[in-house]
Amino acid sequence: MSVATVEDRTDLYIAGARRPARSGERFEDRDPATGLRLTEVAAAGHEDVQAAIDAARAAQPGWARVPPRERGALLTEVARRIRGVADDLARVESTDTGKPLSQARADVEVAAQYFAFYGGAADKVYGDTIPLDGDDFAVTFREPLGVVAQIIPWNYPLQIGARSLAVALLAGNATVLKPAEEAPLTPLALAELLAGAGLPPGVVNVVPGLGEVAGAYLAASDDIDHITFTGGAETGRLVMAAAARNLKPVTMELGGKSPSVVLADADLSRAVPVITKALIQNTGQTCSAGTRVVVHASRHDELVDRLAEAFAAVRVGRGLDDPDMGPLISAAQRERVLSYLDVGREEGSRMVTGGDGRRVEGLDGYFVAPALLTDVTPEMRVAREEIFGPVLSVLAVDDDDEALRTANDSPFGLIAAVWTSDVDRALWLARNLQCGQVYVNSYGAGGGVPLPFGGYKRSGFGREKGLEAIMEYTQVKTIAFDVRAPRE
Ligand code: TXE
Repeated sequence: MSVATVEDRTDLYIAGARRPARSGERFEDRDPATGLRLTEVAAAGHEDVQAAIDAARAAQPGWARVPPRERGALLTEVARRIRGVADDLARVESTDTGKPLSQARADVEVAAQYFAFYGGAADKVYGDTIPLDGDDFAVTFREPLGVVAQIIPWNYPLQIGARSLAVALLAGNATVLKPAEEAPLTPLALAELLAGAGLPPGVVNVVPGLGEVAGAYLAASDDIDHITFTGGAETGRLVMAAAARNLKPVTMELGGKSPSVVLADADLSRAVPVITKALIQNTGQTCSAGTRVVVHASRHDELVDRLAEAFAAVRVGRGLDDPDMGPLISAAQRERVLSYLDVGREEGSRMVTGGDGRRVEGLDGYFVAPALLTDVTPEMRVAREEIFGPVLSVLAVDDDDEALRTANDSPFGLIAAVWTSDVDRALWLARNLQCGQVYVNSYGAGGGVPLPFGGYKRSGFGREKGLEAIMEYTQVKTIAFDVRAPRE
């Protein structure tokens, strides 16, 4: 049997073994395409999360002593094993999240790349040499943090699970990972793949459970050393407040309202398919989704016409049938998206296309059509708030300065794209946009595995992905030497 299958009952993963919650409690994980129950998942309670933390605490020193080269070899082996069960993993991810099968396949490959990338980096985490007075000097080591807590969302459980686990393990940490209620299955599969590759029990623990129970307990624990949280701003605030009580450091990835800036000289035939994909990927439920377009007035009508045509052609359906766009994750998320469309109407924006809860033959899932809103101005809620669905707000501007001002006029600052044929304008914008990543005449770079990723402003702080993430998962020790010459 593959590690990646959907079973009727799904258990926790603690200290190298699958087990039900001590309370026996379970919650339903639903298929977003049908609204029907997919599996019943053990709901970790306080005792279970504590058991996971204890297991991680016990296992961590031994794991940190494994030579970096061997830790790296194990992670590299996990990459191989992920690719070996790619089809199964992709089907589970597609079923659990609703995303189209080919996107789930891409997520599997990105997950494998995280393990390969950090596996290769494991024995290359060097410190510095710092010259002091005379012959004195100091050296630095990057040491593990210890036991890290990772609270992840439902939109990319496999990718985010992989990026979190791989870098934490590379650095010699042990982890307790809390997946989201809506999509906990592939992070559990990752834990089993790691065990199959030889990871000692207790180094990775995965505790599905309700956010306000399992997540809150983990965030408030004094027995962990760091928290990485990816999710909504409101929950991020709660997690940070809980961590503050114990003075625990946090890394926060809180989403965005990322703009594509289309200047007067942009190549629209190149931009339109990319802007469309940047929105509809994962049904708009991507922290870095391109949900605002800031366009020069001279190109506005042409861009809107082309986007409307592209949106109307988007095939919406069940993930396993591999459409262009699947359902939203839950009934609640669908309600949220539809209510924002009402807000947009009330605020005076114009809906050019989409906006309906779309019916898909024979399915009762959480579908919507991609929506295109024009006449949007920067102060509108549909321009400022993260909707987390396929809703694109178009804002017209008169010149490059206004384009920059409008793009930056947001509480968020995760990523941005610039569309222009002029290298000077591209560089000027890229340098002045307030966000963590800027793409020029593109949007995203595959999974962006080697690229530091994280927000300015309310999009969060700290960086994940790339070599930069190793800094987040290690702490620096400095050792100074007093060197005396032999005759002194
Ligand atoms: O996220 P939550 P939700 C945004 C997006 C979305 C909104 C709400 O705008 O519409 O957030 O989504 C766990 N203590 N993003 O409610 O609650 C929860 O179990 C500790 C952006 O689904 O942030 C899950 O594991 N943990 C985003 C994780 O937090 C708690 C991705 C994220 O869920 C907790 C997802 C608590 N009190 C949503 N309550 C992104 N940045 O990509 C919940 N959790």
